[in-house]
Amino acid sequence: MSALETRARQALARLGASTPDDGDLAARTPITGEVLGRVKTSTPDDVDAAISRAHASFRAWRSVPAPVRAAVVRRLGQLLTEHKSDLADLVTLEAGKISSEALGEVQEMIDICEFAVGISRQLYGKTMASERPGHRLSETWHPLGVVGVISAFNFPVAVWSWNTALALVCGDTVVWKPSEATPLTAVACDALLRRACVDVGADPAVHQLVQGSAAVGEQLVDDARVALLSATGSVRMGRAVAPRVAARFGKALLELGGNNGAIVTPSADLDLAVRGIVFAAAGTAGQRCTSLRRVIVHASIADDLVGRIADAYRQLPIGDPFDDSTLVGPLINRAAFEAMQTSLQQARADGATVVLGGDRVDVAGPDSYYVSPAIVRMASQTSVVREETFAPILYVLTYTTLDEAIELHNAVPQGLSSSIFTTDQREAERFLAADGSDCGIANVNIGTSGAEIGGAFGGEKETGGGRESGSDSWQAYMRRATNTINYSDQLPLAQGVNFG
Ligand code: UN1
Repeated sequence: MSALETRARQALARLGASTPDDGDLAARTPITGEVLGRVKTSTPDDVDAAISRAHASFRAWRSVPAPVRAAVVRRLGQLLTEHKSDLADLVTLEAGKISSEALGEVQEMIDICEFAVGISRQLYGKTMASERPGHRLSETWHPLGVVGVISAFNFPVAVWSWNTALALVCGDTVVWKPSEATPLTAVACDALLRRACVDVGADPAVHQLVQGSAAVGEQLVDDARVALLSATGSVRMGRAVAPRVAARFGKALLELGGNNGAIVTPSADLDLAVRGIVFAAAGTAGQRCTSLRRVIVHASIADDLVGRIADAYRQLPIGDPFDDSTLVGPLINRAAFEAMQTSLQQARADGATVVLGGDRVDVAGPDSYYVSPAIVRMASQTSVVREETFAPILYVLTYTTLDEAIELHNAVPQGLSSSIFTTDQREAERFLAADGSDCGIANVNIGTSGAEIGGAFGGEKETGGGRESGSDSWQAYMRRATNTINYSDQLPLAQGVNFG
């Protein structure tokens, strides 16, 4: 057994699960390409049974008071704190992200658990003034039902926890279909949540794990018992999912692709901008939804900025994500590497100058795909720049007026995250105004990635419009009932209508 396989087995054992090894779905590590375990794909009957269990469990769970439901999530947060490094190890093993980022991802889970526990006592409905005497008008938020969660490989555990922590305090139950690239982290999370349920005396059936490829997800998409389908992934996936959920009048919460840009103005603090840009563009090997893909820099400082980013890129340690000095780990698989090469070829055909990077780096042999992050100067925003390539390619475009920069920035189909580096308050406010960035996330003097859980997370246009994690995102997991209560002995009709 290889060292990485042993590491996965030991982490899983400490997390209260065993490594499945008799299934048809190979769990591979992008670190070396080795197989860590073999998970069984859920059959259509398995998925149906999982939805049935979640649906049955919902009927009782919805009536448990929200602050009592929160006990499960509080316990989950404690278990995650206790097992932080084991789960982070599994994230590094399956997703390839460096240890510090993997620990950060587990911290993001702990944060959302704390947030959700607080929210459990704040599921506020409004009280409105009724136009009728002796009447009261208010709204009540109720649990929705079964929430189907389809998550991606790049945040294999945090995005599940954003959805699950809120769904559970909101009185919903969950059926989770993780990425087929990260089945073991899912087994671990399922085991921890099961333990949390047992520890606080809640029904473990509130959470169901199903494994497999798109077909398994499609069953969640089409099943009318799944009240909300929360899906994170590509625009292509969202385009397939959204109309099918809509056709059965289900609710969808979509977190799809990003094509995140940063504007760098002449007044920017360039040292800070470079640090922000390098983390956002090269961090996680460019495999975050929020990764920085486009820099739009004022022509007067473009050469200086590109030179500084290139200097920083030359010093980026690429290699084993478990090595504390590494900053750039592997791409998830060969397909990701090939997509990166195709995009770079297309950019070259469009007249791009590849300043540096884009090459394969041999770290651990032929079955793993490490690359040097690329900086690519473009004369214009051609179609390859307008697409999301899930790899570390940073396109650099120049501008002369801020209007032009904002126009370029918004001229992509996606609308997740954005930022401006400036010390000019007018420029910053303009970027945040109604005619500024059109994204769900707009930042000043930080990069596009690494959002905290306290804010709502999500984006516009082809990003899908969903909002998850903080602020009032919990409302997506509940249904609103408007209540009119007549406490008088009269029956006045609204709008002054007379009826007999
Ligand atoms: C994702 O890439 O799907 O803002 C989520 C960030 C993280 C979450 C990313 N907190 O980069």
